[in-house]
Amino acid sequence: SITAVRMYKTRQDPEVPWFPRHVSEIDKCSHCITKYEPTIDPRHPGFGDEVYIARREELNRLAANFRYGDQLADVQYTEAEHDTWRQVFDKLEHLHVTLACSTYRRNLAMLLEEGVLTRERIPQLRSINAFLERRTGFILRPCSGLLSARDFLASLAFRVFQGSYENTTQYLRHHTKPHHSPEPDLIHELLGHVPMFADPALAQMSQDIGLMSLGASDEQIERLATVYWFIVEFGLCREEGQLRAIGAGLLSAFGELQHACSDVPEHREFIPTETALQKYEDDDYQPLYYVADGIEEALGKLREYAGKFERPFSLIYDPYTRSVTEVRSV
Ligand code: NLE
Ligand code: FE2
Repeated sequence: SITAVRMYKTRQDPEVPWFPRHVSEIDKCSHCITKYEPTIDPRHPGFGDEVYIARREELNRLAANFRYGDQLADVQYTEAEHDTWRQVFDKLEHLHVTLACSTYRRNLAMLLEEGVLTRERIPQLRSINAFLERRTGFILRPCSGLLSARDFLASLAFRVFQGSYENTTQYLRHHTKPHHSPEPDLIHELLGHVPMFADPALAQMSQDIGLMSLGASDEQIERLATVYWFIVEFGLCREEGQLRAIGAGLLSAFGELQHACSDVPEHREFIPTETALQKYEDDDYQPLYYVADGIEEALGKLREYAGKFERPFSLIYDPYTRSVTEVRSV
């Protein structure tokens, strides 16, 4: 078919980096980079804790073997892990009343009502995915370790979430530092991202960023990763005259959530062309946050930005086959 010819041609084109065309090809998007390894990095709260390190490795090994089409295996969590979960859950529940955006609170309520998320036990990804697929078609995919920005963003194009930049980690943060984890963990994925991915506008915005990243240059990937960071991870919005979190990195970290909404850090209006160039902090609280009027408004701004984003082709996403097709103007 014409599409096949186009694909073949593009693959011969040295200027366009390879990218997945079908959701199954996300199997090839799991290039890991090393960042906060508790084995060698004293900034990791689990540094020096042998039991913690072994557990993290065990869960990462499980995730590393996952392939497209596999059934998700249930993970047996320990009582100590359930306990960390409950501790964080209680703290967040209290803060979310005033500091989480209404979209988050609405979706969280639904997740709790349906029994998909519970305070008592850490839920399994399988039931989370069943819920999300119904709501927005997003699914969480386990992976081990920190992914490259290119691979992470590519999966978003297909409404597949491989964790926060990095991994739908199935391990938990260290119990001594429940208020903030320098690396994404299961609490971040489930209590930060999941309620937000259940929102159609946020889901669309994430997918748009993903689609923009396919075949993009390294510099463009850096910009998209930065926009993603400042909105999907650390974004704020204004509701009833108050600053509230839309970003998953804030919604899952009760220490940083309070900091972000206080008048200690700087707050700037979200303008994609500017935000895309801003340096960010990735092992401690941010000194600067971007504020949007709301999720719909942020999506509108992102689309405007996408229109100016230069690439030698455009892409059409087909939700029926979960694949992308290139369109080049001749
Ligand atoms: N700092 C976040 C948390 O503690 O939940 C996780 C990292 C988000 C990129
Ligand atoms: Fe994240």
